[in-house]
Amino acid sequence: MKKFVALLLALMMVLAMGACSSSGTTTEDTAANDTATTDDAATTDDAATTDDAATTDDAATEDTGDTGAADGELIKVGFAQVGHESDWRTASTKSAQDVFTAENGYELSFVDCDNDSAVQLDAVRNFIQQGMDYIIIDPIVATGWDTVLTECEDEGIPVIVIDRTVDDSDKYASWVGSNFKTEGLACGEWLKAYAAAQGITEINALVIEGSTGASATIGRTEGFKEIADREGWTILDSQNGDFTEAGGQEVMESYCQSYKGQFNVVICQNDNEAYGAMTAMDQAGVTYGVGGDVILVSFDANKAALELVKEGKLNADFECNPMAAPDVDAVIKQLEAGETPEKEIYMNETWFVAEDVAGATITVDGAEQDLVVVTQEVLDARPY
Ligand code: GYE
Repeated sequence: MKKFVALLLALMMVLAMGACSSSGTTTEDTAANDTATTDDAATTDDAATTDDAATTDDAATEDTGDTGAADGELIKVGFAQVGHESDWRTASTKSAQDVFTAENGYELSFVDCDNDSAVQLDAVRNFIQQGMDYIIIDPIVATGWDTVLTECEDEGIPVIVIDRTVDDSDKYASWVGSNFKTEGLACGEWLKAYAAAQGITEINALVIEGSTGASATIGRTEGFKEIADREGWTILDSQNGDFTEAGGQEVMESYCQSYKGQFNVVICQNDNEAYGAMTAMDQAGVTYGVGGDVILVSFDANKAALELVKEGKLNADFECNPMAAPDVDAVIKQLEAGETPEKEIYMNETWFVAEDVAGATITVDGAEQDLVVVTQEVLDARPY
């Protein structure tokens, strides 16, 4: 493959020189452009990349002295991923690994930070030292970022934040992710409609939160609490289940003991926690889902969890879309072209339910949004 690329490179150089001598203008640009398109030629990529290559040498890569794609090399991307705590995370990692391939013109350095913020800061600093062209961060926690993002900026390395937000710095080119507060609000609005339709007048909820300090946890907690406060519901407890199955099970086991017979709603902030909570409730003899004693709700909407929605074991699942990498690819292409990407890019998400009980839509923050009953067709169409 390398030989093939080298050959192509040589060929393109010769063609570029020909082009220069015939046109007699923009010699440098033409040479750079043609060299840069070598990557694209090897990628079978579409016409869009040709434009990108055309301005490759003018922006992002200049400061590092490493001209990345302009050299006909792959674009070096470092990705400091949160860890491997959940199925959602696995899908997020796969999305990046599928997009940032040599075929697509990238060289990906991937670091699994195992939910350790210190490891994540080190990973970013190592990426700076290694002269990455771009750094992608999925921030484990929302704060503590300004210093290291300033270091990236000083080195001229654009940072793209994905999924969780950075809340104490704006020194990044773009963020691609979900509105977690909207997810929490949607959960609350659906529960209100569902309870009303079922004649349930009192809500006593237990929340199993995601990991502490993560913007996903903060947003989902705030959104649901806003509706609970508005409706006068009781949140009996809200504890950290670390976004893991083991964490969800552990928290639910203790809830089953402490709040025996007192709760009728369990909100798990991701699917894996919901799996753990189911195990704990099974062991405690608590029934849940359609026709059960407890309304069980989750976030993420991985395919395996949607199977459980279809079976009626989960009453509702609020999607968080992990497929950010194609959008990040588009952002990088814009930056390569010297354009300014959108500062915030939101993923599309769907609210999934087990029964057609709460109506076809809910109104979330003034916007009418669909409720999708999970059928086999819905499952078959799911990408993750
Ligand atoms: O919900 C959970 C994962 O940050 C949105 O992290 C993400 C969350 C997701 O571990 O499953």
